[in-house]
Amino acid sequence: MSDSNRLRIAVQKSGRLSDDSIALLKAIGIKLQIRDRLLIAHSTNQPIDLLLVRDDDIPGLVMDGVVDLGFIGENELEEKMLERQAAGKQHEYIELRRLDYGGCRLSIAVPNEFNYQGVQSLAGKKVATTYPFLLERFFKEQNVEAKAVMLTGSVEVAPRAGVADAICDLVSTGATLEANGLHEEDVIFRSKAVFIQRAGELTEAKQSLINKLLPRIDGVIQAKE
Ligand code: PRT
Ligand code: ZN
Repeated sequence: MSDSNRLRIAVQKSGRLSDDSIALLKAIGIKLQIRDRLLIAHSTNQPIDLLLVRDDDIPGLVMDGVVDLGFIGENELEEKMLERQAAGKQHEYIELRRLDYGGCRLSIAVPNEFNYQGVQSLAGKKVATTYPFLLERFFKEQNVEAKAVMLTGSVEVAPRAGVADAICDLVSTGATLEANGLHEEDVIFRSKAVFIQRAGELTEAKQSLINKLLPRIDGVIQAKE
């Protein structure tokens, strides 16, 4: 069993948020020994352990209180929050800081031949996405009767494969859309990485360590501006 006095931080094991999150922790003075393939990494100079997991698991680990802190993209966080809320599960968390990396947007994109005249053009259509809760919330807000089709990967090929009429996916440069004969129409959510804490009280020692780390994070962010 791990030592419950140590602060537990969930970080994406390998992906777009991993390097920046680890670099930030190192920049605020946390020494880490990260060995490949291990789920857990211990700090050698602070009572801190990292849990290295898929980003999809991070919101739930924080909301269930399995870890104290986490680094996660707002898109994933908000989607999981809505999903858990709908399932009647604990879905609370505290956002400590919005960070300066992981920027992207969740957008509706359509095949180039699609005559898109605004979201109403999606009425009666199928839209493939990995973010059905965010997409359905958008449809509801916009009063559009469209169907979100859940795909966990290869969303951008769904229209060509005849699985959907349009997609709702993350975009950063737009190169993936272009390569697949699609173009961006409506941005439904703008995202960055955030640093979050679990809801509920932590021990005084843990909370005072967090309170010590936050100004250092602010310092690192400011130094980059
Ligand atoms: O294995 P694991 O589940 O941990 O990783 P993952 O594959 O689910 O996630 P990963 O590492 O790809 O992304 C993690 C987070 O990075 C996302 O949840 C976002 O918050 C953020 N992020 C920032 C992005 C992008 N930019 C991004 N461009 N996530 C994904 N993309 C993908 C997008 O889905 C599309 O396939 O990149 C492609 C589009 O990029 P452009 O540049 O061609 O527009
Ligand atoms: Zn993921």
